[in-house]
Amino acid sequence: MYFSEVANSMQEEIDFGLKQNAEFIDGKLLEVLAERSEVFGRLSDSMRYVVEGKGKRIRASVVMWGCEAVCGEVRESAVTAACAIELVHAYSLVHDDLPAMDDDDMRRGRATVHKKYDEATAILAGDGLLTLAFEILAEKIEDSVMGLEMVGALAKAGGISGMVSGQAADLEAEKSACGMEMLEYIHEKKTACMFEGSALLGGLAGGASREQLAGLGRYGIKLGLGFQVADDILDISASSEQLGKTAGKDEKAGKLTYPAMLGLEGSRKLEKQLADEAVGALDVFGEEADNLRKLAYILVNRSK
Ligand code: GRG
Repeated sequence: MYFSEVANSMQEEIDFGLKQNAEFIDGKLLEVLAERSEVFGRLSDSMRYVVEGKGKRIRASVVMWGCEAVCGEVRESAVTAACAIELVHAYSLVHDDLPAMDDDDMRRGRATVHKKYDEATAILAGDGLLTLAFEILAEKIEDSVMGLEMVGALAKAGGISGMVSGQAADLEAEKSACGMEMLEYIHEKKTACMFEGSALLGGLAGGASREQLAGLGRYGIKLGLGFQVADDILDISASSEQLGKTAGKDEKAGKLTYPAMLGLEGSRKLEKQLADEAVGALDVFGEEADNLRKLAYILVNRSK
C-alpha cells in the first residue's frame, strides 16, 4: 500500500475510529479526575478545563491501536496508558502556552489556561496533570512489571530523553541560526518521542515481543516526524479557526520549520516519505496493525 493509493473511504473510516477513540478517552480522563478527592478547588477546576478541551487524542489512538496490533484487541491496560500519555501531552501544551515559553492565548479553540485562570494556576495544573499520569499507571496497571515498564517508557518519552530536551532545544534555536540537523533533533525529541512512547505503551499493554516493540518504536518516530512536518505545513496554510490555535505563529517568530528549510513541495514530499517509512516499520505485524497503517497515511494528509 502506498500513499497515492489511499482512498477517501479509508480517510472516513479512520476519522470515524479516531473520533470514537477520542470520545471514549475524553470520558475516561474525566473519570480519572473525578476519582481524585481533596484536590484544591481552583486547581481542580483548571485541570478539568484542560481535560475538557477538545484534543484530537491521537497519541491515545496510537496506544490503543498499538495494543490491537499486538494482541488483536484494546485491553484495559492500553486504555489506562492512553489516558496517561494524553495527560502528559496536555501538561506540555499548558506549559508551552505560558508567557515564558510560546506565550499563546488560544489552544484547542479556547483561551489558554493562564489566560482563563492565571500563570501560577497554569503551572500547577500542568504539574498536576504530569504527575497524575504516573499515578494512574502505578495505581491501575495490575501487572506490576508491565506497570513499571510503562512508567519507564512514558518518562523517557516525555522527559529529558525526549520532549523536555526537544522543548529546551526549540527555545534555544529561537535565539540563533540553526540548520537541518538541529531541526531534526528538535522535532524528533519534542514531537516524535511522544509518538514513539505511545506506540511502545500500546505494545507493552498487548504483551509485545522485543521485535514487535522495536517495530512499534520505529513506527512511532516516523509517524511523529510526519505529524510534525504536517503541523509546520498547516501553520502556514490553515486558519486559526481550523487549527484551534494561533496560525502563522512559526513564520512570525522566525521559527525553524520544515517549510522554511525545504520549501512547501519538499516538505510535502518528506511527509509522504515518512508515512511510507512508518508503515514499513510495521512489517512484522499482520492485519491487526491496519488501523496504525491507515493512521500514518491520513495523519500526514490532515487539515487540522
Ligand atoms: C513544555 C516540556 C514542554 C514541552 C512542550 C507539545 C509541546 C512541547 C509544544 C507545543 C508546540 C508544538 C507545535 C509541539 C509539537 C507537537 C504538536 C504538534 C503538538 C500539538 O499536538 P496535537 O495537534 O494537539 O495532537 P491536540 O490539541 O489535538 O492534542
